[in-house]
Amino acid sequence: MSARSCSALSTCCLVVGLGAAAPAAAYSLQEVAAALDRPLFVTAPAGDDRLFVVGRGGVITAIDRAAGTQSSFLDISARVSSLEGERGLLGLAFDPQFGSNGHFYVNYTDVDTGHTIIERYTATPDRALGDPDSVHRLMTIEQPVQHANHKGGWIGFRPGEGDNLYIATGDGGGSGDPLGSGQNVNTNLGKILRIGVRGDDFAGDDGRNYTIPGTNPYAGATAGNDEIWAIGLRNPFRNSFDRETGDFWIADVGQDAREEVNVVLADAADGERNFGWNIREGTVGGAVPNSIDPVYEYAHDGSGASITGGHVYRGPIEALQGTYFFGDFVRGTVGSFRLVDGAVTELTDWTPVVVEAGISSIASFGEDAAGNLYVVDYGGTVAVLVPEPQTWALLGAGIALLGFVVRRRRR
Ligand SMILES: [Ca+2]
Ligand SMILES: [Ca+2]
Ligand SMILES: [Ca+2]
Repeated sequence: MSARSCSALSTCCLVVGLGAAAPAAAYSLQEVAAALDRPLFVTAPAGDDRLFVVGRGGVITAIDRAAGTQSSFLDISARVSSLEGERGLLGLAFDPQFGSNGHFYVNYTDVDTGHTIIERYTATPDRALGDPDSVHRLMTIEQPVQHANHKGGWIGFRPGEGDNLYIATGDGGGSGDPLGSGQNVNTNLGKILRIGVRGDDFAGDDGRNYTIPGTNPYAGATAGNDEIWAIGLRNPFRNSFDRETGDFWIADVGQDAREEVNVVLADAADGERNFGWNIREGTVGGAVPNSIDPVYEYAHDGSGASITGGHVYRGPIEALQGTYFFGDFVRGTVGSFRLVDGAVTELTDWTPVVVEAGISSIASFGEDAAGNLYVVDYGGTVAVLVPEPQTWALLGAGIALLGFVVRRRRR
């Protein structure tokens, strides 16, 4: 996966951003699974205790932490190209109605063509297994055969929006966007796409089996591909929706200048959105119309860098609520911040926590149904963020103290 960046591995554990403070040694990463084949993502359907790990080779592994079991949920490795560049099984999203319809969606590069494939599969009635024969292809996104990098790969549903699947694509690969994908509204590369997963607006086309949301900016007669939701992305490697607010967090891997984190708030108006590539990299470069600049970016500072976007924490640890976590695949760093009125605050370096856990190749983050935050090491480990036992004791003491204060005030 090193092709995501163009520079040599940084040998130091530099702070991810400027002036970051280290968290108190109050948290650790607890191993959930190890020796997996090139894990790239984890997720889970609502109301399900299991964690699903996307393996680049084409296997989705189900982990039941409570039961202590780990098993293959779906194996489509025969369909997946995963040996070159950044190709592979890259994305997984469970249908918002998974519990009732058993549907889930994958994003992978095809073993024969290298094209990006978006497919739906259905789980068995007890939801224990995904059925490889239930395959239903939604769309194919043509990729250039000469480039094996910048395939994006994340897919997801915005909480509360219903049936629209968002799909992140890279510019198709190569250095500097040689295909001119980013700003071209007539290609689905270098974009965030949005399609409806119920129904088929293309009855005469067996290769397109989805609907076009009417509020997509180029839908219908407007020039540009109807599937596009936003343009100007290089390689959006790991995006997420804040499960509480619906805000959309998009991390885009830079070329030589900047790694960036972008946010589109849930209540943002419909319309054209341009993340700038390949005219702008972060806030560097020329102007584009309908520009969205990152809320946070960092420079390469002479060493390699490749951002791995994460999540806004909404799990059981109260102190971390609303904190956005992200990493860097090349540097092996993890950082966090809060976004308050559009401004980055509480920038924090978590690198000592990942180093302590032996994690160095941060390919992704992920959440389970309860909102626990996971870190995915491309080397094979998945770990969950937990408070150190003494922190629980401190929290307990704090709560006890708070109770004492409240009682005193009531007197
Ligand atoms: Ca069709
Ligand atoms: Ca159109
Ligand atoms: Ca950008």
